[in-house]
Amino acid sequence: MTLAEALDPTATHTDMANAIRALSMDAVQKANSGHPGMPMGAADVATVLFTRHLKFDPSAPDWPDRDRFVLSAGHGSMLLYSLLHLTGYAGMDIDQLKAFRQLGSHTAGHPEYGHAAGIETTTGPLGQGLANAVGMALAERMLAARYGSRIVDHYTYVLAGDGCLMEGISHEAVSLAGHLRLSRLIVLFDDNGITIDGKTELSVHDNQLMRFEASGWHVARVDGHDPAAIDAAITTARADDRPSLIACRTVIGYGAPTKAGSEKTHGAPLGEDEIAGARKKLGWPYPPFEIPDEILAAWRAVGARGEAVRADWEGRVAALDNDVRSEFERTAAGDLPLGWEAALDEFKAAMSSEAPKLATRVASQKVLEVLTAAVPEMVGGSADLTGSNGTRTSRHVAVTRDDFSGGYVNYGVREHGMAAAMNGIALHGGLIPYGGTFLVFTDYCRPSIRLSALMGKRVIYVMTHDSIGLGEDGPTHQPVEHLASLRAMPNLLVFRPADVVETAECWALALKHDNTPSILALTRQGVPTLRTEHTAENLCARGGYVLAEASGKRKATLIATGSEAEIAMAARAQLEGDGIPTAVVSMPCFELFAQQDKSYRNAVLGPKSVRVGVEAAVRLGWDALICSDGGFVGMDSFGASAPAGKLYEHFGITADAVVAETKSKL
Ligand SMILES: Cc1ncc(C[n+]2csc(CCOP(=O)(O)OP(=O)(O)O)c2C)c(N)n1
Ligand SMILES: [Mg+2]
Repeated sequence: MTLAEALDPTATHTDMANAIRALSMDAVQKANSGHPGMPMGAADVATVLFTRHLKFDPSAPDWPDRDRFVLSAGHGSMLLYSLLHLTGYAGMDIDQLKAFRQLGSHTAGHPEYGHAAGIETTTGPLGQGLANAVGMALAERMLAARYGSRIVDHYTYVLAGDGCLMEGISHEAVSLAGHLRLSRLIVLFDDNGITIDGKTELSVHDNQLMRFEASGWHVARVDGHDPAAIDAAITTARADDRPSLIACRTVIGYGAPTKAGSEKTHGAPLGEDEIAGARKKLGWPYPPFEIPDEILAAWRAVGARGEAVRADWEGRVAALDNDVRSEFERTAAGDLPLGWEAALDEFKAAMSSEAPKLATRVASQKVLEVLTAAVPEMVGGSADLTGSNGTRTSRHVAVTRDDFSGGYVNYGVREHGMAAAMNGIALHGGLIPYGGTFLVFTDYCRPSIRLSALMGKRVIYVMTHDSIGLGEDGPTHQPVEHLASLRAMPNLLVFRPADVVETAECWALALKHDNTPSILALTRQGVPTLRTEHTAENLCARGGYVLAEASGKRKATLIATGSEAEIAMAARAQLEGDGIPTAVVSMPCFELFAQQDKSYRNAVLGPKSVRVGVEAAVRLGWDALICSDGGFVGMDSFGASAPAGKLYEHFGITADAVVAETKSKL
């Protein structure tokens, strides 16, 4: 303790940081599991950020104009839980810290969005938090452009470790943030030179400062245990018109007498002796989970400060023009505008009567012309495939580093960064993100799709070129196993519409399911309109439905998705001609169909005896619909490079093949 601190009757910076250290090492010890090193090392950085810069109000965790704090190094979850407890978030009482990592507690192993107020995103997969933060910082700029800086004016702070910066996704995120010059993004790098295997020099020699600088960032380096230096660096970063990286040199496990500075503190309890030694070294004589009143009071005072700032802000919102205010509040709540479905219904009716032959990606673009007019908070984008994905409408203006008023983002060739940024936009609130690439490249963004699903955020993935039907680009670009693998993911809706009408319906469903991300798998090649009779009802809402009933007592049911519905319809005509009453079921969404009651499902699927699935993809996952002895016409290998028509013939996905498969089962 310094003399100045000793003379200060109130809690000092060191006391406050040590409270984080003690809670973290004790909670990990009690759980006999967890990561004490990072919170102990980064406690000073976090204390400076929370006490001197972060704008937040624990009594209103969802305050739209709060600063965002993202703990990208999610294994250091006890740092965040300690801060939430100390600053006074409801639901994070001391018992929660004692129940660290236990079933049903708010203190999951890694921070999980929705488990406790104040957790801005789910982190743990390294690099994701950093990349989410880019989306948050982008959303902030876009909303500031729409509503003005009196209403939207906040920073996004990230605490990231060596691991986050080593992950590939960090390149995409850092590059995108630099390109857009997201000046409200400040990354605090817990630069401790240690990862699980040992010193970082075992595996990396990047000059991180030069790397960020090369992407157009402001960079600085500080002693991560010097509060004044950290404070000054953050102040400078806030004033800079570029995103900022502050490399904070820290000692992992700071305070642990024999293990500090070593990977031994990374991911295991310190042990009773080491903890006793740390208490001595830190000057923290208090028992586990006990924070002296004056130290807790100091932290609570920090937490209480935001209330007045928020009240001021609420006054400014209240003073807004009525229409603007209600639009701000509606979009912040994630509610869709009144009447958005009417425009879509009109579109459906027009398409049913015109019955165009259209690729569903083109159909999707037409739907977006209608939807983005009705739902202005939708933010489109593509990972450099705008023309192919049909994600941009005639109304769209792209955001640039100088003007964020547009509604379209050129994410560049950064699928993973795009998906993670879209998670960040959705988490930020106020905007609904959708973005495109080829379906085959869901593999390039799958970790972020998984987090959309785990967090239950409405992110809409427009994934075009959804089968061998894309043709000449060949097997590298032809998804075969992707639908199956995406359908395996919990809380993800995978839509594969068959025509323009289903495309409109699936878009509507993706928007309505506000706790679930959606994939729209769309064709490159043209498909006919099959739904030529207008229904006001959204038939895709039940996942699958009878598109064409058998003319007599049903003997066979063909179940198809997307572009293969046309093939099933042609096969049905042949089978009916041969005296075999056959129904065609369109199954645009397996997940929604699975949610229907059994009687509906059985009625749609018909007798088990003869069901034949038709999808230009692998069979995995289909047996739930067609049963293990059902027929299937699809793919069991990678595709090939040739015109689409030739490929369908070559791989035997034809009406004749469906007829033969059906007859073989009769
Ligand atoms: C994508 C991903 N890969 C691997 C891991 C497992 N993991 C957790 S922490 C860690 C090392 C991280 O090092 P650093 O960020 O420097 O954290 P520190 O050891 O300094 O706390 C690894 C490999 C992970 N959580 N996410
Ligand atoms: Mg490290």
